[in-house]
Amino acid sequence: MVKPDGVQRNLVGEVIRRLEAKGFTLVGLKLMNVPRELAEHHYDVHKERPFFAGLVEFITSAPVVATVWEGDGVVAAARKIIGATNPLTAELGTIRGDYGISIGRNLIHGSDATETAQREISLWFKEEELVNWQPTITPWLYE
Ligand code: D4T
Repeated sequence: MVKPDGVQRNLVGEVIRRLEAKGFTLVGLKLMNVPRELAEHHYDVHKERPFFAGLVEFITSAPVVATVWEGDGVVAAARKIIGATNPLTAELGTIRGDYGISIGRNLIHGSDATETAQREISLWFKEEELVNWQPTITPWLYE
């Protein structure tokens, strides 16, 4: 998900470009305002943390772009492409490392495991919003 800061900073295309260029397949995409209930649900593992209220406030403050990606090893690879949670310590070459400064403005969210991804996809997308398609370049990406 491109968070509100990523959308406001015109980085939607850049985020999608990096994941596309790696070879992953986009199967879901939408620009949306996040209902408070969805934000609270999405971040409920953090509900006891001091930053929870601010995080929910931030995520609901302006539009986000939610995406779903497919491909071998996509969860771990996307986490690497995204970079560490704190943009100041994230490696250069990662999205957060290249474009961010503050942990509370770290531009993008990525699921941290396949099970989390399944949970988050069903939270953010209806079944019919996901597109099952086969890119013609697949044989040039996988042997
Ligand atoms: P997400 O979940 O957004 O991809 O981020 P991470 O997986 O890298 O980081 P996280 O779950 O630990 O934190 C979720 C979210 O909360 C914000 N945050 C985090 C914050 O504002 N202050 C903080 O001190 C921490 C730890 C940033 C990401």
